[in-house]
Amino acid sequence: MIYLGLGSNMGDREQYLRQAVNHLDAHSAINVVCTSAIYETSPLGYVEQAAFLNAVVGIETTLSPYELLEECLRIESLLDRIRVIRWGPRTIDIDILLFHDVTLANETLTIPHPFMHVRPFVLWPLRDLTGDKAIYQGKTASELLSACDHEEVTFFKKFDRRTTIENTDN
Ligand code: GSY
Repeated sequence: MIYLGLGSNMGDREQYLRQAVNHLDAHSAINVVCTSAIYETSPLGYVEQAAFLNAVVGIETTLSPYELLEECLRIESLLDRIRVIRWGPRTIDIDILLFHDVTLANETLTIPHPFMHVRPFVLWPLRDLTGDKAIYQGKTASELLSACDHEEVTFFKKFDRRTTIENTDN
């Protein structure tokens, strides 16, 4: 399975998460298999910003990791993502967390995601989908979470994917 992390802390955060998933699923080479619950999380890094909604989706794809990255970036820009402040507020962030058992690291892409194992806002939703499975260096999401610094993560709601993609001319 391939896991993508989603985050939003601007505008209608829930709607951005839903639209990102629907855009992914609309791609002929991507199949969204499962979605975690949505969690509300306090910002990590640049803390003077609004709370995030975070979720994780499990997908299958025939795209390569680099093609998938391109598609994630394309969807981010479709959904008004502009990079103003590094680590700052964003309408949507789509990160490749795990791509089967692929490991790679270069200037373009690092898989597994280099910070996923220390980010509660990633590990909480990832645990929904991976349960007791070892996901990173032989550890489960729960084991990784117990080694993380405390961060506020609260259940927001189940993922509801019913809303359709808005017309974006793409
Ligand atoms: O990709 C990370 C974006 N981001 C987040 C996030 O998604 N959630 C929380 N809680 N804090 C964050 N800080 C950054 S940067």
